[in-house]
Amino acid sequence: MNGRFVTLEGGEGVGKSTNLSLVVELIEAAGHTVVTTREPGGTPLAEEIRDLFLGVREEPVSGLTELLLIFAARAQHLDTVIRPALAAGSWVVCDRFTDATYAYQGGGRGLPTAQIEVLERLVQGDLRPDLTLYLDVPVEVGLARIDGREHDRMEREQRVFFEAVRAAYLTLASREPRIRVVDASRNLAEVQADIRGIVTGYLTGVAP
Ligand code: Z5A
Repeated sequence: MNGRFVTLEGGEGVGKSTNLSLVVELIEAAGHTVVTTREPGGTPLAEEIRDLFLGVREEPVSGLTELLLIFAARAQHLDTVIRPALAAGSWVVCDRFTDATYAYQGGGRGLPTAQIEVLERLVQGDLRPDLTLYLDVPVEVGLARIDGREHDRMEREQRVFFEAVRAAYLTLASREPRIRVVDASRNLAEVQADIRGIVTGYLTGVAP
């Protein structure tokens, strides 16, 4: 039986929020209870940390500070939402998780992978997502999709940063069989047909 912890990942404007509801709908249609959540955030305290993390400020924020804020939020989220939900038999569908840390703080900020691994072990123990949908879009396409809305601190980064984030995600995806890459640059109907196929196949326990 496949595991019940599903995450969505990707860069800016790739369509995670748009497609999260489809993933939840498919799992619920198979008769399961789903807890939908996001990172950073997912609990009142972790959402406060998210506001700190994303808030635009004059003071530069170091990569290590970002890493510690993210894992502080994650510890709270895991202990009060994700682990209890999984223990109760629910599925958990989370908009971003630790792959984002490897991509943004590792790839984007250049922090050593070993630092991230230490915190991952401390905070998560053996817990990892069971299925991850990585929505892949060229950086310029994603940024064009979010053009015109107010940008948070991370979204104000330069294109070279987002290219490094995308490269890190693709490297992770090439190493981790649980990560399924979806070409999300196509129209929504095509993207959703792929997602439907992957999730439906996963739900039947048959490798899609
Ligand atoms: N972060 C981090 O640094 N380290 C970590 O460990 C974690 C996170 C967990 C918050 O993430 C930030 O935290 C994020 C990484 C960092 N920073 N950045 N930058 P977030 O998930 O809350 O924010 P986001 O990634 O910026 O989400 P987003 O910009 O809202 O993107 P999205 O949810 O993937 O896209 P969307 O809102 O569903 O779609 C964007 C638009 O595109 C919208 O108008 C859609 O209608 C449209 N869209 C969607 N799909 C399509 C297709 N296929 N065709 C055309 N148009 C489409």
